[in-house]
Amino acid sequence: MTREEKDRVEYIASNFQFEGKLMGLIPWGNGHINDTYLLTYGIGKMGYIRVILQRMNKNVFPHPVELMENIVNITTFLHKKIEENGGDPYRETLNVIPAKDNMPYYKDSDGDYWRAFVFITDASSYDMVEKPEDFYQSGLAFGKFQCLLADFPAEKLHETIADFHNTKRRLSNLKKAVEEDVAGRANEVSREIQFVLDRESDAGFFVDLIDKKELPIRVTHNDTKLNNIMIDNYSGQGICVIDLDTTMPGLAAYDFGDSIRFGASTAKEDEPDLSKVSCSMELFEAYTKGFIEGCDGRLTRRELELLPMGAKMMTYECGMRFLTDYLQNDIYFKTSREGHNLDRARTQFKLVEDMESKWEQMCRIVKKYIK
Ligand code: ADP
Ligand code: GN1
Ligand code: MG
Repeated sequence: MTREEKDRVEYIASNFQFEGKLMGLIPWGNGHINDTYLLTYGIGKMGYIRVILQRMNKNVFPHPVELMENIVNITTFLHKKIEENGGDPYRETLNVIPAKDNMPYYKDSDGDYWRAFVFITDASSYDMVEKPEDFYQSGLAFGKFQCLLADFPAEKLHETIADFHNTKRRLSNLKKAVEEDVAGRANEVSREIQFVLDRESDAGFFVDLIDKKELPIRVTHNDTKLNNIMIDNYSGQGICVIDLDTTMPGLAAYDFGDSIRFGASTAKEDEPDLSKVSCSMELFEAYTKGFIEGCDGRLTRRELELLPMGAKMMTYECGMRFLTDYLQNDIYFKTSREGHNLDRARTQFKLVEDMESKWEQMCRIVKKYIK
């Protein structure tokens, strides 16, 4: 981190309701969207307290005030429920720390919005599953999250990113990016583009079911990757669902599917060596078991039967999004090397192919857990 960035973040921090003396400040986590920092404060003789400070990505979130309204509403709701159930509301949900003017964000002179959260102690987030049990625990926690929000008034939620999981729209965005070809990269990725077009008829699958009102709309997280859940360092339980920026009305299949595309892979999301990338059926089963248990009988039979399709769709869609970003000169996802988004797109397409070849097995596994 440069001196300039450090000074900037320190200045921003001075606008929040933090107490004590700032002892440490480092960049934190591996998110693709926001800039996250971990700050450590010394509070007299009481020891150290850590907090998370984030610069929200203004390119991705055009309405940060509405977004923070969502987060305050969701976390206040969850905080109360967890307290009523005898849990620890400062570890099992995010808690917003307000700015000095009592707003849930601080707007700086560049027009950037910042927010702060209580740090979830003694827990870690992972970029790859280390043992199937952790993935089972993460399924359980994401399932429970959906369950806890089942009676949240969905009409209170703003749509933070329009058409977030509208795969049909994502496909038209890709086609537009191919046509415009602003970075002159379309020729180089003609195979990947063709891969997407070959499956074009799948893109409208969920969108059409929603239009026909054939699936229940629930409050879902919509970005359920493994590093958006904190796993307790001692008990191994998934204790807190974080990164609530895209929590809004959606389908159960989206939350199931996005977890699978990231966590059931045998390699990292950006692995350049595709021979390492496949969808592990052991991990698929671990997550399926956890998610269905966590949803506690709330999902309809049709929703359950569509979980494998959710996995394929979220992977296909995410591949399209990475490819689109590559064609648009990497303006959305953070990248740290040449061709980073292309490597990511390729892993997703390899996973889609692998899921297609394991389709019957995926359906059999899900059926096993339908009561
Ligand atoms: P992004 O939208 O960029 O993915 P996240 O909100 O997911 O940002 O935060 C990035 C990472 O920072 C997470 O994966 C997690 O490791 C860490 N993190 C975020 N919030 C907290 C928190 N309240 N306590 C502990 N770690 C956190
Ligand atoms: C982003 O914010 P993060 O890193 O948890 C993205 C997801 C993608 C994911 C791919 C708001 O998630 O939709 O699936 O990257 N979040 C947003 O890794 O676009
Ligand atoms: Mg995240």
